[in-house]
Formats: sequence, C-alpha cells, structure tokens
Amino acid sequence: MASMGERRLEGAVLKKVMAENKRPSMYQVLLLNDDYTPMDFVVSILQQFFGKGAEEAVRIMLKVHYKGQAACGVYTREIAETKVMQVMDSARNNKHPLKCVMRKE
Ligand code: TYC
Repeated sequence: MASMGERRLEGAVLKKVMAENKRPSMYQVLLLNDDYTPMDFVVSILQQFFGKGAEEAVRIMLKVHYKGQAACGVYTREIAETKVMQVMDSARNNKHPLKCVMRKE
C-alpha cells in the first residue's frame, strides 16, 4: 500500500513532468500588402524588428507585394504581440497604412 507521503510525492512529480512536457503555442507574425507603404520602409521594418538581412528582407517584402501577405517570423504569444505593436507603432508614426497581424499556427 502506498502511504499518504508516497502518494503526495507521486502527485508532485507527475505535476512537474506534465508542466515540463507542455510546449507553448506558436504564432506567425504576418505583414499585409497595401498600395501606399514604400517598399524600402517595409524592408527596413523587416531588418529592424525581425532581424532579417538585406536580401531576405527584400525577398519577404516582395512576397507580400505580389501575394498579399507573408510570414516574417514565428514566436510565442507575448513576443509575437510585441512585434505586431512595434510594427504598427512605427507605421503609424511614419503615417504609413502598413498592417501587421499574428495568427496561431
Ligand atoms: N505594395 C507596396 C508598394 O507597391 C509595397 C508594400 C510591400 C506594402 C509590403 C506593404 O507589407 C507591404 N509600394
């Protein structure tokens, strides 16, 4: 028979293992196309906030331009929310209509 202490310990160990096995949901951050935001502004956003090099930034910007949207990165919820806010703040401050959204993977 398991003692009260043994069952408490078993419960605590199980709880810890379950917490460790949980992986956070991931979110794609997407840029959306519009007709007015300058291409070089979008490229600089991708470099500044998403750590892209010049070539990769141009590639992603052109994908948005021709296909309507493209993913700039995949992050946990709080990081993705911060990226969206940084992009939207910068777009607003520079009077561009650029939109940035997040989508759960
Ligand atoms: N379509 C814009 C233009 O022709 C460029 C652009 C690219 C705008 C990507 C937004 O997320 C965007 N100037």
